[in-house]
Amino acid sequence: MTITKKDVVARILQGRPSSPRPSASAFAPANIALCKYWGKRDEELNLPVTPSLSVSLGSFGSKVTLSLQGGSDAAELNGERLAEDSFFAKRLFAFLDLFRPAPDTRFSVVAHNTIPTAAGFASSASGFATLALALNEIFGWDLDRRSLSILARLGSGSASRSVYEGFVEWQAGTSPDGMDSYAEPLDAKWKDLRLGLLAVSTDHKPVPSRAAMKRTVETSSLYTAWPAKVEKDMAALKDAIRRRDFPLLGQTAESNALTMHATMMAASPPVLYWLPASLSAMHRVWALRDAGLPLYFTMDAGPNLKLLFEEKDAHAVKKVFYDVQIVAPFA
Ligand code: 2P0
Repeated sequence: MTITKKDVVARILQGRPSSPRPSASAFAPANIALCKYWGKRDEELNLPVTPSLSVSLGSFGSKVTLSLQGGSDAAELNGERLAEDSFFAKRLFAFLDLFRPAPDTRFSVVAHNTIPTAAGFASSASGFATLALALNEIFGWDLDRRSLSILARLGSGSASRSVYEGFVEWQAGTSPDGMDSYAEPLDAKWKDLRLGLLAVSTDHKPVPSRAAMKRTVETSSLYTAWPAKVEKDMAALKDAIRRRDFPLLGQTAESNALTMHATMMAASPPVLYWLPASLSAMHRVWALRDAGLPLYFTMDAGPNLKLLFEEKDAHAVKKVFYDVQIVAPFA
């Protein structure tokens, strides 16, 4: 029998008293994966084939205020009302459907992204994580982070990692109900680590990441190599973090991202998010690295690059990539 999102919510909230307040607010950071989540073993519950490892972006993320109201659901993002039939509103209200204590419970959602949406970096990860946190507040469930990570995952896989700051590992788990697939923070801080958000294009993606992931799993002959690559990269990244070995961290993250993109290029029809400007930025990174600058990049399901470097090299990076937005995840 298939296990549904509602089954998981019922299991997590079992025996929890609900004492609703009129409204509640929360914040969750966005996150960038150094070892990517790419491919699901269960599409209903967003259960991944492999584990993944990310770093949260500090104060860059999503703030949300949730209120209970009569009438109908309403949502606002960055000061603009979302049309009820928009893709985003439908996904949001479907997530809220999982938690309505009575069929006529309606929500007002006022959300702000503190990460520049216009630069193409806003993600569903911080959005669904902050919703899970705000729901916990508004209903007074007093859930632990592990349960909140599971609830956030039901909205979007990568959201499971956004309920924590710093380095975060999301366990793939093996259980069909996904109760063993949650994120946990790594006990490590890397004060000098910097991420540089490099906007290449803010246009809409040609293929949503969810569809690209599914197509890759179903049709890419290279996908069979992905789990072993992740296993190796997870170990290398943890080792790099433990030893503060920046070149190992950078090399591993860059190679992991390129391998993920290779798996999707081999899908049918192919998925290629890179634009000429993405490629030109990659070559600039490689040229700088050849010239001795410890600079690396990672990329997600889009054309933008996220640069990886250390604080001491921020000036040199900014000289070449003058419009880069620098994030200090541990500062
Ligand atoms: C990641 N991405 O690990 C990977 C790398 C994109 C590339 O997680 O279907 O929006 O909601 O579970 O989390 C984007 O996928 O997908 C993603 P769903 P999600 O950050």
